[in-house]
Amino acid sequence: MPTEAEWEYAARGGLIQKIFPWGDELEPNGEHLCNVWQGKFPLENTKADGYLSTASGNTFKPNGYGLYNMVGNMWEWCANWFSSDYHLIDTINNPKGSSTGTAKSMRGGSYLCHESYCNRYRVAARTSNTPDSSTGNLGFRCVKNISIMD
Ligand SMILES: [Cu+2]
Repeated sequence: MPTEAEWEYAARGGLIQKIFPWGDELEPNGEHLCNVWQGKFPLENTKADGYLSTASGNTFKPNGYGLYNMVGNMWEWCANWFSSDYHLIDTINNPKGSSTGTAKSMRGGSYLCHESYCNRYRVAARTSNTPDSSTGNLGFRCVKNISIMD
């Protein structure tokens, strides 16, 4: 699994200082680009994006790195232990945070996210949960290191 820094780098898709993997507007020109809650949370999901719960992995447009569903759909586990100051206690180059902890970091938000409730379907948003947690809106993304020969 990626570290939080790796996850966020991937989620941003090459964009700088943007709220979402595609820019700053949630639904540019009315187009749905991620799977989040529409309607009145938590009473009614209008499914305007086409989904009440999870969408398949390649739903919506990929970001600038060709990655799908970086925000919304499923929260994604990250490799590091959660701490509010992980970026301060380690190097600024891919900080790994604490070597121990009680909760692992999660990023990206899910189909249950709504602006009125958590607004965590943003590339910068963070949360955590204990490693034994299991919910329908929580998953993971596998990553691997590659060597770039030049
Ligand atoms: Cu949420």
